[in-house]
Amino acid sequence: EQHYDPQALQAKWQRRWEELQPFRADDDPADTRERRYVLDMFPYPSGDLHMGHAEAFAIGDVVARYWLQRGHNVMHPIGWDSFGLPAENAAIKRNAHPAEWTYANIDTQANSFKRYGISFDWSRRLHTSDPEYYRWTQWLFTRFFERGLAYRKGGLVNWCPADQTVLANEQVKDGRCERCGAEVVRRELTQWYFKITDYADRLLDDMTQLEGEWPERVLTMQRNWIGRSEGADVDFAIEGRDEPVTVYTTRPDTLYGATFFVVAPDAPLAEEIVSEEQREAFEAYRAEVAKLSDIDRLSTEKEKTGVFLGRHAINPVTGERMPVWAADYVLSDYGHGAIMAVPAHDQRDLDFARAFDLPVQVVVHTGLADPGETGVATAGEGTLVNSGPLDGLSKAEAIKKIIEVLAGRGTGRAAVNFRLRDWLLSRQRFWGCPIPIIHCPDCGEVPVPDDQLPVTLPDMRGEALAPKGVSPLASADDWVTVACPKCGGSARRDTDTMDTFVDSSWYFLRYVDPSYEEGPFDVEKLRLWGPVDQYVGGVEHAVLHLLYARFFTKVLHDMGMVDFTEPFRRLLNQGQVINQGKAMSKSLGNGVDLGQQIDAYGVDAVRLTVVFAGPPEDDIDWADVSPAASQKFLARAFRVMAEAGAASAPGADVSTGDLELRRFTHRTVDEVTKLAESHRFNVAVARLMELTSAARRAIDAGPGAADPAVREAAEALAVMLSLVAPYTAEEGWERLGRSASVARAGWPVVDPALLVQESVTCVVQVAGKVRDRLEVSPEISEAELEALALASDKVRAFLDGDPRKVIVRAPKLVNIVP
Ligand code: ANZ
Ligand code: ZN
Repeated sequence: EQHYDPQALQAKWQRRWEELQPFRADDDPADTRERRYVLDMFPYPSGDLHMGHAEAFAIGDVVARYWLQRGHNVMHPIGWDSFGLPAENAAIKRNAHPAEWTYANIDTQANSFKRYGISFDWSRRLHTSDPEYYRWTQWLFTRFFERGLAYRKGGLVNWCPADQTVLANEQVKDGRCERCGAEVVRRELTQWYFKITDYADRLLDDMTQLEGEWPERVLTMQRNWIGRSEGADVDFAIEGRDEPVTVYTTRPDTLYGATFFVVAPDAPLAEEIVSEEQREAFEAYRAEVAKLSDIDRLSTEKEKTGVFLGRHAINPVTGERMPVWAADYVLSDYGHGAIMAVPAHDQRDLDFARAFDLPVQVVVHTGLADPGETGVATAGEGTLVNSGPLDGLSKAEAIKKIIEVLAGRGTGRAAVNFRLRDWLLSRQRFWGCPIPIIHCPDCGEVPVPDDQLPVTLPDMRGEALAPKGVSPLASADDWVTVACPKCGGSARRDTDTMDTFVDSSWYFLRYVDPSYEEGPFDVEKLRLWGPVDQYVGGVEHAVLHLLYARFFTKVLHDMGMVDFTEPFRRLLNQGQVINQGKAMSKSLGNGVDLGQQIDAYGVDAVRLTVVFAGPPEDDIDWADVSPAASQKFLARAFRVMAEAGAASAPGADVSTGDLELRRFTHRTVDEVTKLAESHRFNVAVARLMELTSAARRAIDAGPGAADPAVREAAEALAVMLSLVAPYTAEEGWERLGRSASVARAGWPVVDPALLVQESVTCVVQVAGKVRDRLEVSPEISEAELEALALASDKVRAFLDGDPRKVIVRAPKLVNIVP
């Protein structure tokens, strides 16, 4: 019986895997296999798995299964990021508890993962909403608090009017709530923050470890988000104020061109220095500005607005009086909340100067037309003019010089500034990790003692959870009122919960032992496994989760709990699954249901389709792929394995097998190895298709199914195919008379003697252009090949005299620089 029935195989092998547990990672230090930690970004339990999961997890599984076949001790865990708003919203709607929805969905997803054949070590499963887990999230918060890394402050925060909670800067995308899309407004609130800014330098510097290992665009996004800039702090005297006011500038060289001064309207300084005549206008303006997001305020498109504060600052080098304005394009929480405006060389300053008729003074000659006339600021390099001792200098020289001058007078100094803000972590919602702080009227903020953790959520459900602008926890009186752990007096619990990104900032550490009770994670076991060797997930986390997890890791490193400073050695961002060129959406009606695809074609065909569609980073348009064709290929591969299995027994002497097929098999293994190492899984699948065809030809028109070379090809096929189509591979392996599981069969060993080709084509380039092709022995030495290439007439025609340089990559390429 060689009929290929994918659904029957699935049921059979799921059962067998439950028995055999082939994907258990071994924590025993005596296990000397090299350890590898493969991690998929854990899912949020919103309904069943979808096509996006299908892609991400299929790709992560190729890596995990490949390393297992290579003989490594692989840890490939799974868990759920199970706190969060959707559960709460569903609970309000159905008058239920968020846990019901959450854990029901987790079960659904877990079953789907099992069906999807992902090689998880299920014994390491965790859920961030379990008290056993969030006890440690609270423990970590307490440690951060003790180190001064968690603190409360008042200020303007991002508020989502739909979700009725604050948001971190990282969760505001183009002025909208990252989750629900509502326009974010600003609110004055006292909130908890993590002091991620203390780590700004290290978050930036340690990126050298990730260079070449993480996608460049993620590194760029993080770099920009951290936004380190170098410049100077310059002190300006303000008429009638004793203390000078400091501004941060990246262009201290343009100081002679600073013609006015701008203060953020929401900065305390503006309120302090505004003159009596201007106060009313200022207050009206400030009220208007409060409605705007930072994005609006910084937009270069937006018409410039502002109000004169009725005061003057003094330019420290020209001695000129500079009117002081308040304008929304200056932010209160960046730099020092005030700027020196250089309209000639900064576009926003120029727009403002033109709107309010303020002077424009060119101090850098760039060769471009006068900004005062064109309205286009000249921000580029040039030669300093109208700048006293700086005249004639370049920008870099002038920056150095002016900083020396200012430092000498004590009115300025070199300075570094970061765009990164502290991480606002409190949320006014229910279904999250309670902040383990008690507010005592006498003792202030008192952390809940470790032995009283976890602070569990009170039992609340349905309507009681509806957003009210304050946390639902505030209405749980019995829960809120507690004795102060310090003085025993009556005190109140903090009623906010933590941003769910706190939960996910350390989950990868807990997988080493999710039931560990002595701490958030077993430090010893982590020493065996950490850091993560390969992380797989979506690019949408570039400045959220990935930045936060890096921050947590560094803090834990400073606490002596982890040895490494970067949590994820390598990162792979899979593309998205789209349909008909567009993201799948209900409104477009172009959604593709994973369950239906699996029912129609089988798990392996779906997985193979996803992996074969293109490089893992690319989007997959479901309209362009064919799971039916994948299924056909798998049936073909299955028949090759089944026929070989029926015709011969394991252990035959392969050296007597058909040489041509043997060569093909070994070349394929060699190539697939390299392709797997470099994550070119789609090409690897193409090679398996070729191997299947070669074996088929050998069976039908060559030495026949009983030839040991056919068995060798079929066995290699089963092992390599197990990375993408585990069910088919298991069944094929069994038909080949081998014992389960193919997942641990071991990667086929390449015989180098069989890789030798009779001849290969060597390309000879002159100045980057192909000028000749030579048939050479694959064994040719570099010297021989160079001599051969230089002797070619076709090459000599493009050379006069000796070449400057010859780069030889034997046997395939010679590159001549004339
Ligand atoms: C004078 C100047 C002249 C500037 C010039 C730029 C060009 P980055 O690189 O992002 O750090 N700035 C400083 N504080 C600000 C605030 N609170 N709100 C808005 N803008 C602020 O940017 C630093 C530059 O942004 C500073 O350098 C300052 O403008 C402005 F030809 O100072 B510059
Ligand atoms: Zn107290």
